[in-house]
Amino acid sequence: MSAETNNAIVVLTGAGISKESGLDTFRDADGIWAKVRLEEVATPEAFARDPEGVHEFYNSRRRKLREGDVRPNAAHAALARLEAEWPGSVLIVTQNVDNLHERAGSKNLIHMHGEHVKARCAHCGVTLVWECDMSRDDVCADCGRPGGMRPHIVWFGEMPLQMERIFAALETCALFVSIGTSGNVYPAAGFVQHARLSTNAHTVELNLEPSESATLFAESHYGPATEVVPGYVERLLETGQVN
Ligand code: BV8
Ligand code: ZN
Repeated sequence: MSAETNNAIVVLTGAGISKESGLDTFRDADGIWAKVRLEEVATPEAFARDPEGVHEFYNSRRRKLREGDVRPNAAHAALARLEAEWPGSVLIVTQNVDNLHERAGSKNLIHMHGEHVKARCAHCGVTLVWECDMSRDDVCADCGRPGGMRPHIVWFGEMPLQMERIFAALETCALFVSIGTSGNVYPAAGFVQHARLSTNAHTVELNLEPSESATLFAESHYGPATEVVPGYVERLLETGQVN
């Protein structure tokens, strides 16, 4: 693909983009990991050791998404507008397990760490839409066996989803934008380096404050996502230029 026609955009999002919708981040002072240890709720070993405790951790977050007044915000909407109006492909790779991007209208979307509203059967491997509470007593709608349903979530030590498709997009994009992520969790935190080194993409960080990877970005704008993201998308659509 020649340089002048390549205007593909890859956007990585993290918990910061959903903060102003009322969902906690992980590593902020009031974040999830300040209230519970990830080793107790977000690893396969934790699930083997205390399945009901891990189910309750995800049941309470799924309930908040279902019953709380949690809606997509202006940053999610701006990314859906970018996908609709940009004269090239826009792929959102989200670390988030909430459903706010799709509810804002984004279509070209990969949930690399899984989704709250899905379950997976350990017996037959099927992935099912699952909006209510989950427990070890649940029976798989596909294979009919009980005791195998788990959250369709990628825990620490597990392989993130659709990594080949993500790396292929990183290796052919002209612009990589990272939004609302602290750059602590790999392999997502390594995507900016991969995009820079493999295709010399322009790289932009939009965050409340500089992330762990801040120095790796060619451009950065700091502030709340609902202010910074719509403004950035507006400029991108006005100029049509990725850098
Ligand atoms: C894996 C589950 C092995 C869902 C999550 C090097 C290479 C490979 C792996 C590793 C490595 N080094 C270490 C590892 C292991 C590990 C890892 O990275 N550990 C860390 C802690 C050091 N990685 C893994 O285990 C991954 N798997 O590597 O498999 C493998 C690898 C290759 C091949 C084969 C096998 C699996 C990682 C996924 C784990 N699951 N979550 C859930 O419960 O939600 S990770 C968890 O962290 C969430 O998914 C979350 O999305 C993710 C990242 O967090 P952030 O989204 O960045 O959120 P955070 O709170 O940290 O930051 C929020 C940011 O927003 C802040 O910067 C803040 O300033 C900003 N903000 C706040 N408010 C606003 C805002 N910005 C804008 N506006 C606002 N209003
Ligand atoms: Zn099954």
